[in-house]
Amino acid sequence: MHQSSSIYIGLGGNLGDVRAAFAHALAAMDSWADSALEAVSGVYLNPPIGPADQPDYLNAVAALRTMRSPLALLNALQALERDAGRVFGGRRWGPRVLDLDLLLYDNLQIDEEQLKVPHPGLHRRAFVIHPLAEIAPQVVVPGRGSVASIAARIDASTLTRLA
Ligand code: A4P
Ligand code: MG
Repeated sequence: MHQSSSIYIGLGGNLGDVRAAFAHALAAMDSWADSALEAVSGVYLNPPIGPADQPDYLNAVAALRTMRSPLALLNALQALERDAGRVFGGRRWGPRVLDLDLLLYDNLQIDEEQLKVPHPGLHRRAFVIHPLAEIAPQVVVPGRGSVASIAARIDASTLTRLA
């Protein structure tokens, strides 16, 4: 795609048929005329970060090429979360059908309330960095080095990669 950007999206969920929600959201992104799905990691089962009295999560990471601006992309991801039946206004870090986080947008750094890129949890969370390392080990996280070098410092023992 002409002058497209390389972006990475974190997928998460722990209610209902999460794998179906992932598949539906990925198919929708791939269907956008100005975007193309490039790669998807495996799906990882892992315990919740935050309140522990909620089901385990499934997490994955996808690579997309897109012509969309960061904010247009964020709005589109939030629309996909709503399509998946996510109810907003629940507690922070509470259970959800589908959470879509914009992890990286080229080498941009954005620090606004509405949108922070790189995603602030990217370099600390095993369920983000290990799936990302599966599809983009050589990509550089602005200010933090390569994905592979970050992943090497984060314990992966809480993650189970599903078939
Ligand atoms: N926002 C800012 N930057 C971004 C970005 N890069 N991508 C804003 C997406 N959104 C971004 O998000 C709240 C607001 O963040 C949005 O309105 C957007 O403008 P949200 O998804 O509505 O709320 P949230 O997800 O409950 O809060 P938050 O702080 O985004 O939580 P996280 O970081 O998404 O964590 N445990 C496991 N094992 N796996 C998980 O996936 N996820 C969470 C949620 C908690 N524990 C988890 C997992
Ligand atoms: Mg979120």
